[in-house]
Formats: sequence, structure tokens, C-alpha cells
Amino acid sequence: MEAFGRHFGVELAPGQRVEAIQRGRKLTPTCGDRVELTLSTQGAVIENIAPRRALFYRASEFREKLIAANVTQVVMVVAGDPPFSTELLDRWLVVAEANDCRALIVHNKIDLPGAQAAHQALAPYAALGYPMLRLCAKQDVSALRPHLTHQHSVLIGQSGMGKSTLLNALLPEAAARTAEISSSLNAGRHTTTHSTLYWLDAESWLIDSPGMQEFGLHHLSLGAIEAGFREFAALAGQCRFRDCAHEQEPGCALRQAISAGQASATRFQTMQRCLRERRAAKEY
Ligand SMILES: Nc1nc2c(ncn2[C@@H]2O[C@H](COP(=O)(O)OP(=O)(O)O)[C@@H](O)[C@H]2O)c(=O)[nH]1
Ligand SMILES: [Mg+2]
Ligand SMILES: [Zn+2]
Repeated sequence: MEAFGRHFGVELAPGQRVEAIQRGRKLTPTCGDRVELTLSTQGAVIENIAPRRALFYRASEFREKLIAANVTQVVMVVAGDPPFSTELLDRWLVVAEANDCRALIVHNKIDLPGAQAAHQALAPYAALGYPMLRLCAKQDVSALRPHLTHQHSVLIGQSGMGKSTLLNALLPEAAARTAEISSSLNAGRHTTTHSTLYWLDAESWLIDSPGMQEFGLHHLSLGAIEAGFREFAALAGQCRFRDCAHEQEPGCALRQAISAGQASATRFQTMQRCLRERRAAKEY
């Protein structure tokens, strides 16, 4: 199932799609959902959403933005030219961890000079055990293929990182279809404004998501945010105070690890920002 604003494309069988609307406003169907439909001469209506295995989304204090449901893997596309944001990467990783999804980091544009700096910025993630793939989407994306089989993936990346190039190389037929949908929706540009699901084989699919500059974690608890930073979650039990906020408290095991150069200070700063942002909200 995929969403275009208030209209949804629902696949009944391979290649057989209908356009549907939702019953009432309570349901929030999103791309990757399995839904119950009623079909009539008036059109198709989504009546229910099957329980979700995972829900990949972001949330500010005021608004939730669903991205993909039932995913098993988050594929994160980063590159050195222009430099990617480690802050966004950290936030995607938190949501991947919270959903128990595999996180695959694709370092694209390794043919460009910025690749060296990006490689260094990515070293802490490799050290944490996140699978990582270095490629040049313009030349060859075949290395990505095996990572996508038997997975339900969501593809995410800042704009300009080469997500469309990657997708077009992976699915040439889909490229044509994207162009078709964009023109029929009068989008004007080839910017992805909604999530789209592509089948890769009978068991594997990939959802292309819109590029995003912000990625709020207001839907996650403080504990889930902390758990989303693997290296710090492992240390948090060693802080002197059980409810240590990892700010100015004495005996903070995380701050000690940073001072000793044992963990990434950049990752720690992102975690602090995420936690502060979350604490500043009214409820948690
Ligand atoms: N040199 C180089 N350029 C690339 C590569 N992948 C994508 N690009 C270029 O980067 C620009 C942005 O790519 P695009 O796929 O539109 O990025 P998106 O915004 O993430 O969808 C385009 O000009 C691409 O041709 C790559 O591996 N190497
Ligand atoms: Mg694009
Ligand atoms: Zn602490």
C-alpha cells in the first residue's frame, strides 16, 4: 500500500492496484501497511490496518510523519559531496534500533574527493558494527542487491546523496513509473514527496521515502533514545546516579568515556540534543 496525501494505492495482487480512500480520519495508513478493503462501485475504502511489525517515522512535538510500515531494514544513503549530516544518521539509527530493524549504511559517491572525509566520519559507525557498503551508484549498484533480498527495506537519505540514482539503477522500470506518477500528480519536479513501494522479488520490497531535513524523535521515550545509541546504552548502567541525564552529574560514565576518547564525541552530542529536545516536551 502506498500513500498520496489522502489517496492510497493498494495492491490487491501482483500488478493489480486500486486507488482507495480511508474510512474516517482515525486510521493512519502508510506505505508498507497491509490493509482491509471494501470494494464497491463507489471505489475502494480502507477499513482497517493489520498489526504492524515496525513503523518507521519521525515526530516533532506537534506532528507525526509516518514513513513506512512493516520494514525489516533501514537503508541509509550518505555521501561526502555534499557532506552528509551525522546528526540525521544518528537519528535514523535510533529509530531503526527502536524498531529492531537492520540498519545498513550505504556510503555513496566514493568516486568523489569528499569520500575520504565521509569515510572518516563513518568510522565510528563501522566500529559499532553497523553493516556498511561503499559504492558509486552512477557506476555499479550490484553490491547492494544481496542486502535487499528477503528484506522489507526503507530507503532514506538527505536530498543530493544519490538516492534516486541508486533506485533507478536498481529498478530501471520503476524509474519510468516514478516519472509517470510525478507528472500525473502534477508534482512538477522529480522530488519524492510521498513514500513508494517497489517489489524486488516475491519476498523483498523497498520503499523510497521523501528526503527530509529534520527528524524528530518525540514519539520515543528517553529510554528508547538512550538505547538507540548502542555504545552509550551499554555504559549508562555505570553512571553514579540511576537517573543520570548525562549532563553535569558527577560520575557520569558516558562523559568519562568521551573525556578518555573511548567513544565518539559527535555521537554523544547528538544523543544529548535528542534527549534535551525530548525532555523539553511536555509529556514523556
Ligand atoms: N560522482 C557521483 N555522482 C553521483 C553518484 N550518485 C549520484 N550522483 C549525482 O549526485 C546528484 C544527486 O543524485 P540524486 O540521485 O538525484 O540524489 P537524491 O536527491 O538523493 O535522489 C546527481 O547529480 C547524481 O548524478 C555517484 O556515485 N557518484
Ligand atoms: Mg531524489
Ligand atoms: Zn551519565
